[in-house]
Amino acid sequence: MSEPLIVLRQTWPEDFVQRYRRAGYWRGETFPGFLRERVGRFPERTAIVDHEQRWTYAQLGERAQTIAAGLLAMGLHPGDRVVLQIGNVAEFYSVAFGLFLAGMIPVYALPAHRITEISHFVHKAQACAYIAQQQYGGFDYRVLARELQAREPGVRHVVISGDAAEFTPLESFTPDPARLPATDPDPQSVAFLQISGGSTGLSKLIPRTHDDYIYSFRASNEICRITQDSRYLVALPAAHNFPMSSPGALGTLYAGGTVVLSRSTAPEDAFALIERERVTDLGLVPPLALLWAQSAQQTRADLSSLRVVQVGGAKLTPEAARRVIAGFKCQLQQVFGMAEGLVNYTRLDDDENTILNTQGRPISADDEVLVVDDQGQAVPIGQSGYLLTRGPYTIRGYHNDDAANARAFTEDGFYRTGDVVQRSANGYLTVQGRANDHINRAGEKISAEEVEDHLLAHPQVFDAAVVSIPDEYLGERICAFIIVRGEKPRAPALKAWMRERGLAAFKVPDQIVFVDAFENTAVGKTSRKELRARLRGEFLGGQSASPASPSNT
Ligand code: AMP
Ligand code: DBH
Repeated sequence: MSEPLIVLRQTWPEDFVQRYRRAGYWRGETFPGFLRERVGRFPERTAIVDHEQRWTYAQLGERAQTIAAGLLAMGLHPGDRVVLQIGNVAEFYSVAFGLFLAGMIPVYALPAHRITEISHFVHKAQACAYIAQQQYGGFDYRVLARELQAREPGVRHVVISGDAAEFTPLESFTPDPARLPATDPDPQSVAFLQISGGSTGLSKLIPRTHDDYIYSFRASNEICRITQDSRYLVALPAAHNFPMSSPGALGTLYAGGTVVLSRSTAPEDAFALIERERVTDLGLVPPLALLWAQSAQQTRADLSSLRVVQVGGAKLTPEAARRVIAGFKCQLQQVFGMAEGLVNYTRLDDDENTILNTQGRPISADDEVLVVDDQGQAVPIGQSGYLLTRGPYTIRGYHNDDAANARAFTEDGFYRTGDVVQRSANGYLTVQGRANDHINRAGEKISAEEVEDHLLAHPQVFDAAVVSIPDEYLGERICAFIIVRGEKPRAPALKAWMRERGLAAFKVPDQIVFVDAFENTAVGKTSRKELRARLRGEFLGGQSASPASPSNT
């Protein structure tokens, strides 16, 4: 007896569905159809370059089919959710497409996530399988897999690429075309669950459909002029929404181009790849863009193939933008996007002023953008307000999270992005900051509340308030103000304890400041948000905003 097929859907109202179809945004394309079509059209072209490994489109297609057949043979079913945690290697794409071909739903974890985050994803998605590598970046994911199965008995299947130990080796799968589903999934069904940076508490799961996501990178390709001659470098984590779809690896594969993978973010490693593979396009977060731009001025590597350097994920200041252009001597494109949907780009033919000073304008004429005040009233052009949006590739709700949905979406379906922006008369957005307490550390979004919750679990922490502090290199760094209970712990020991709890390292505070009390909190009159704002203000008033001083870390 096979279990009933679960089909997850997004909740666009029918009139919007009709509108987005009529406008030609949603064309009924699916990921399996996309792969089959590209394999048919470009069998011998290079799809993926990973170190010395080069896969043609035909090879990518075969590998994905083998993985799909292997997963079905193991007893997984179409509709099953599968947490996928693979770094910047070719198998990331064969496994993702393999899952699509088998009708399963990947949940994209980042390599930096640890047991705390992975268990949360399994729980929220009710995933029954976990696919990872033996090791990546010096971490052994089999150890994580063991802990995961001990904690989450629902994870019945673990597949490991490389030396799998007691788990199923990814490399053991054999092709069996007869096993593959006879029909493609419904284009309006959910293709995968992406994860949000999480502004309150743990990350939320973002359900993206075949139709909406394929539209987002097909349209991005046009804006970014991606063609079959494009060679796109993935240096940020492949599972992140930016290098996946803006236009990213998927846009590049959609166009018949070549995806080049870098496991390292060190400029010398990446530059060698750019030279060898004649990379044309790449996407970076601001700290890396600045570091690479500086190295680009001294390198002997030939970077002349570069056409466009995209920067996004966190705010690029006009001065930093100038440095990026000067360093790379190629076109800069600012990208302001979110895994929930809306993506803005500066256009390649925009004037310099626009490219330096704005984060671009939306992809689609049907991206509705509202900039509102505290009362929800639209603010005049040029004034700061909260950014709300809905459109043909912006979700209407998170997966399995009513509480978050009540906060994050308006009654008429606008997503409250949490970003404070200014909009110009011609629709370009300039990001001013965040409305809520999420920290944007080099493009990684971290919830202050989540970090506080972990700190509060420590026996010597009586209370904790986590804030963002401006940082020259990271953009923002994490600072934790702590009131101790009993003996004062040492800051390095406290940080190590957080890592040992199984939390992604990027969430561990960069700086810890011990304080005697938080005024007012005892009476409960101050909200956490006000408390964080005050602590941050006091801290910045008393010290410079340069990187962490050793006295209080
Ligand atoms: P997430 O929802 O986790 O995908 O993170 C998306 C968030 O990253 C946005 O809501 C912004 O806060 C931030 N972000 C992305 N790109 C930019 C950018 N170019 N400038 C400023 N903030 C950005
Ligand atoms: O930060 C992001 O989430 C992001 C940035 C640029 C994104 O999701 C995107 C482009 O698609």
